[in-house]
Amino acid sequence: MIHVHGRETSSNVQPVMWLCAELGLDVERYDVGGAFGGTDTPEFLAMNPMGKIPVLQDGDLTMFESQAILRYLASEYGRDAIWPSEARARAVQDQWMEWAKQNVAAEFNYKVFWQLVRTPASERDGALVRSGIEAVHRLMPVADARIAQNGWLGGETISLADFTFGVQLYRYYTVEFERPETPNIDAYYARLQERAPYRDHAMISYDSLRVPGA
Ligand SMILES: N[C@@H](CCC(=O)N[C@@H](CS)C(=O)NCC(=O)O)C(=O)O
Repeated sequence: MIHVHGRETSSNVQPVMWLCAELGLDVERYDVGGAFGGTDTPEFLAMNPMGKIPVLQDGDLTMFESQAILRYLASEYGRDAIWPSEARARAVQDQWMEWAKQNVAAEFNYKVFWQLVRTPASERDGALVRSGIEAVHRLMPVADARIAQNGWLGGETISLADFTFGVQLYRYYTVEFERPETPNIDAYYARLQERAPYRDHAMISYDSLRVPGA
């Protein structure tokens, strides 16, 4: 049994839970973080001194950092297609996985989503939102072209790159702001929604995160 500590509304917990479900793993998730609290206890800090979610426990292994958790789970339990064991086959998928985290998540989630949903309008940093939206208009066409060419972000099959990128899309398509035209990402998002693990773990309402006046 795998244990995941972290609330289901966290965009860092969601790809871990989505991957566990795709891999058919037996997993128990605990509500920690946000309004649930529990990240500043000595027990939690012993698992993650950063006091952040997710934390994964698998037998005698305890670890944090969602991207590292994804790589561990896919290496330990995944089929080769999700995370090839051969370094050369894995390299480009890994590159797009990091690209999605360092660019799309950083720009969209932390600048656009946080400001529009988790920050009261009176405290909103308009310049930050504008820079996030500008970045999104540069980044999403890059992903759109990549998906048009290959079918998936990492390559011709689903890979961890799609977990890191795909998990952002529910918020991306439901928060109100002007999005670039990306027909291939639109179709890719529709395909992701055909997967029950995606619907169950990546399409989680963020109403409980919305602050009054946002
Ligand atoms: N780089 C870390 C970031 C972890 C992180 O910032 N988690 C957020 C939730 S998305 C958190 O713990 N926030 C405090 C809280 O929810 O109480 C990862 O990818 O796991």
